Amino acid sequence: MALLCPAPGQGRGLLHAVRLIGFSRPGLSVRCASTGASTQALSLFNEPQLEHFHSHGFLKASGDFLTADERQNVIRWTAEMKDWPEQKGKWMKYFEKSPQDERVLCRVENFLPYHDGARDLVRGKITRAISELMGEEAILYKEKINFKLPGAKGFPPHQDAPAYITFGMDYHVTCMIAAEPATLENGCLELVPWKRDQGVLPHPEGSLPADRVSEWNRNNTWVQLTCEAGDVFFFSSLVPHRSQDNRSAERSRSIYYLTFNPLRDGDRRDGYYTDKRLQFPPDADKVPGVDYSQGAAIYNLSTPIPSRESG
Ligand SMILES: O=C(O)CCC(=O)C(=O)O
Repeated sequence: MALLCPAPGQGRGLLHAVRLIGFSRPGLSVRCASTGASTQALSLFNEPQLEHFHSHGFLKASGDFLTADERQNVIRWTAEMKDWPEQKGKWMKYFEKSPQDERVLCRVENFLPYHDGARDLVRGKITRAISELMGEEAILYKEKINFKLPGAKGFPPHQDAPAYITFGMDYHVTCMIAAEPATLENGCLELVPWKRDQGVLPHPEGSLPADRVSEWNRNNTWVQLTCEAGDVFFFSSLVPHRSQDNRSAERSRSIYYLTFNPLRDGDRRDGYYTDKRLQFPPDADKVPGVDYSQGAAIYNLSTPIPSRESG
């Protein structure tokens, strides 16, 4: 992998990049624009940001983390992918049910093979950022966009780690990119600061225990990630999180969640989607009469998507 370092004075947290990206790693070379020397990496985070991530399990990226063009792109790509038709064997569109029993788009997954622009951003800058936060080379595990249309439901409190156990891995980091403003009214993500060594809590009934959640509610522990389109957050798979229903009559809320594992745990993305398509497929891939509720226990943890066909 080759990275281009900035001209003098432009880099942030360069020493941290040296320490955390891991220059002993084979294959990572960085060519300096001004000197041509291949020695140092461009850091996307400064020291306080890295410390915040490690001590709280999440981080809001600086406002300029995505360029103005990248911000516009993620907004445009989201509208494109929202309109893709359902197709067996391709991208995976999942739906929730409205109170009127209508199918409402909840998420699209596995879109990267079909979208060059999104793939370049995710495989490039986002992978570098996550590698830096992890302190080792990272690789994409899965990607999704959650669309929370007006009136759509929220996500019960949960940690992501129990949904990522297919390959025995215990640590992932997710990059969240808002493609529309996320507000208290339309159901922004809410999380509890949580260090990696605080570990995984039980999920009786598929979500976090009610007594823990009540305690966090009482103590105002939840951090509400209200943000503008194009804003970026990172959080680990151990961080408890939830979101409320979209109570707006006209404003939807769409968010990318790009989840990575350490490369040393393997390139598991294809395996993940093969298994998920089998165990908890989108409607376009479902085999009539098959009960997918067992697969849903892993792949549909704490979502508003029905785990069984109703009626
Ligand atoms: O998008 C949201 O509101 C919550 C997403 C979430 O918690 C999940 O997909 O696991």
